[in-house]
Amino acid sequence: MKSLLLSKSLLISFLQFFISLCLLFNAVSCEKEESILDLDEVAQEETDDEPDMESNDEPDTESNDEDESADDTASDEEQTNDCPDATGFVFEENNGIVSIEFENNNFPDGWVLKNDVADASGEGYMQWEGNASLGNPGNGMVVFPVRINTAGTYQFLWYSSYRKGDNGTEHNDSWLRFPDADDFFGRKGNGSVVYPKGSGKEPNPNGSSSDGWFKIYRSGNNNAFKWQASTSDNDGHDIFVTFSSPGVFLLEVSARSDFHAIDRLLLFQEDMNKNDSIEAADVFSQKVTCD
Ligand SMILES: [Ca+2]
Repeated sequence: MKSLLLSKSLLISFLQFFISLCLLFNAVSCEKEESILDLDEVAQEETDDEPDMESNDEPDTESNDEDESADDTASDEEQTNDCPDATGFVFEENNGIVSIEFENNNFPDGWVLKNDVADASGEGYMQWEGNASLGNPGNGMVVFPVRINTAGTYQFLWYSSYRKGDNGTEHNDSWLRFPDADDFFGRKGNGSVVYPKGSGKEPNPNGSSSDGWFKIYRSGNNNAFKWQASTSDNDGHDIFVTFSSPGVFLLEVSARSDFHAIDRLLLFQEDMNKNDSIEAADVFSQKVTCD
């Protein structure tokens, strides 16, 4: 009887041990499976991500997209910064000088190309033969976009003549404006400064000025073409324009007196010698056409 009870007890112990072993084994097995599943999921996620990043996304980003983006940027810059819609070209400042053949542009009716004097350069000069516009700037307007690479203050000159009569105070002026420059003013050697009417700044010049425009005249009764740009009647001030940072700025000319004739335009940095700059201006600014 004792040995039977002992056998039964041993059998129960053995069964309990076996069950415990089984449970333990299952638990470990389950954990392992879960763990393996987790790893598989992670591995799957990683493998899902990596191919996207390495094969699809990254190549798009690094090669195609960026190239397209770079193209767009370059194209946008050309369109929006360098080429005003109205013109499609820009003149490049170089070494502190902008030198332009005045006739190298598109002109509205009233401006006539002439080539009857020896010292006009390029294709000749443009002469205003429309109605005089003595008090109303903006008629017969011509726009010269200029890309300034060297910020600073520049002096403005044009090479002009009067082509009718023998009185140098007639037919001797046109209108000039820099609508988006940081400053635009007349200045004399004694330091006197004038600003165009409509600029919000004072003092203003003697005589005509309106809406940010200066009347720019030449003086003298010899009607040879001459480098001179003055404003303020009987109190000639030289002309200056300030570009505080590089960029494309508009130089606008519009008609005032009939038979005023312009051959060339010149901007040079104010600390440069005037005669040296005129000589250097024989190298004309590049006219960059933009698509
Ligand atoms: Ca010319």
